[in-house]
Amino acid sequence: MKKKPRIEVCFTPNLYPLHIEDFQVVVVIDVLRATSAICTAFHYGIEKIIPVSTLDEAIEYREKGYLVAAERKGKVVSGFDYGNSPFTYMNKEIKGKTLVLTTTNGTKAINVAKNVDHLIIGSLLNLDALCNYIKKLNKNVLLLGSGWQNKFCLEDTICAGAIADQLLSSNNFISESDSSVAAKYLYKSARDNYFGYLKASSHRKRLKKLNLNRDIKYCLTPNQTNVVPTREDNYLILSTS
Ligand code: 3SL
Repeated sequence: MKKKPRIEVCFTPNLYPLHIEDFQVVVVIDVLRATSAICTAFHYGIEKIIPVSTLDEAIEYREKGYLVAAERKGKVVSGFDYGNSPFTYMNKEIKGKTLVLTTTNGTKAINVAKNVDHLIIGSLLNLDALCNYIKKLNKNVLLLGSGWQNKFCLEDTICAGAIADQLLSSNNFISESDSSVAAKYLYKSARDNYFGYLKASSHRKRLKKLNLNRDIKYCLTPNQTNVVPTREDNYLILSTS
């Protein structure tokens, strides 16, 4: 009998080389806020997003006339069109456009996974649509948390746990890793009140200091959209299936 595909959780981008062997699909997760902002931008009609890791790359694109968003440590980098707040992308002006995006951790995690066959953007906002999409792929899936400067982040792990829980409940996947078990346990303790559960988390505190509680609440609200962004060449687009 054919073995079922595996799910594993990778807590931070610097652990990625230890996990990636044998995974054909990587889901990059940055709940606060990069992958939530990306899902929101696609929901509101952006056509393509080019994720770049450095400000220098972002500046090069800006000089070529691209629409560019840049965030560092939660703030919009001065001189750029947009930052990383999902609310910024809830506007008609972005429809049909290409956006270049650089963020402190999220776009770096996307680029860490540059060699994988199939890269998908995950968040709580697109949780069910993402899980349905992954179920159809029937391949080994690594859930990669973006973390904070290569350190563990609670919110990304909880989202990974929510995805793992949903996929494992379908009985079409298996998991052999303690990281998936831990992520599932954290998700199960948090799921009734993500906002309250994350009260002591470093990122919630960081964004709260910047008066971004509204962003946090939105990013922690599951299933606001059915979009499933995936990577093609060096950019993200909406998946067609
Ligand atoms: O780390 C990132 O990529 C960002 O999402 C961080 S923040 O939410 O904008 O602070």
